[in-house]
Amino acid sequence: MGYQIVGNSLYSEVGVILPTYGEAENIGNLIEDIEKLRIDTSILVIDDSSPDGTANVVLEKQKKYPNVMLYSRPTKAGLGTAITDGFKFFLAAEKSPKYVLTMDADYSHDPKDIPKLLTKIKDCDCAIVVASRYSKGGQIAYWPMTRKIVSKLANIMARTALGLNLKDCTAGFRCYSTAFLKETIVNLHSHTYEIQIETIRQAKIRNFEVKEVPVLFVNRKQGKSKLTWTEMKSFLSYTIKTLLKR
Ligand SMILES: Nc1nc2c(ncn2[C@@H]2O[C@H](COP(=O)(O)OP(=O)(O)O)[C@@H](O)[C@H]2O)c(=O)[nH]1
Ligand SMILES: [Mg+2]
Repeated sequence: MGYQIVGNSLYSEVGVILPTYGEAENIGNLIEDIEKLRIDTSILVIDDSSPDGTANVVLEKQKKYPNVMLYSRPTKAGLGTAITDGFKFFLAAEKSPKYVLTMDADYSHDPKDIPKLLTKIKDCDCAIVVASRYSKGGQIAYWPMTRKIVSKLANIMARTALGLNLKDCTAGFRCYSTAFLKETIVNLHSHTYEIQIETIRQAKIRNFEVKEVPVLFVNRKQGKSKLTWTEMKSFLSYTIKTLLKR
């Protein structure tokens, strides 16, 4: 069985993609917090039939907020394809949003930072604005040391592979210009977390600019990380291939 979309794509200036797998404890409050910002958004939750009933929480919120949509996929198919399916959804809309935001649904990314990303992308007219943990003023809270080391190493590798002086190449909290996504979507093939590198690589190839704004990243309080060896191997393989191509 293929995917199913519940809800209508109404035009909004900003499309928000929230990939979820097992986020029933987080997604309801996150939707509420995004709505409270009173920004012109369409919220697209891409859920891979989470066994904890994440989709039901989204369907409940949809009764209250008509700008919430649920994109249900039959099996866990990876963060990378969730994000690109979200891009494709917004690009296929009758009138696409001007900007597309991606963020984790576990409260590591603070919805209150959304206006900061939007202000930056409007000011700089660039392809991607990354909510950066490693820029001056950025921070990480409550991550265990092992996870900090993995993230630092992944960033050093990614930065070298990309040949860019970005501080945070792996963060998933971002704002994209739709004009950039339109040009690059056919070149996005990532299955998992390497999507974060592939998008920046495509921006570089096409001479689009990528900027950063510092944020505080907080480890999730509810639910578990989905980063496993499978994701790490996929990330490593993509990064090494990119390095070898340089
Ligand atoms: N739809 C979908 N979402 C995913 C998948 N893997 C991770 N996610 C979501 O992507 C976001 C980041 O994952 P998370 O487990 O927080 O990774 P971490 O922050 O690197 O530990 C969360 O909102 C997850 O629920 C997946 O295979 N499919
Ligand atoms: Mg997380």
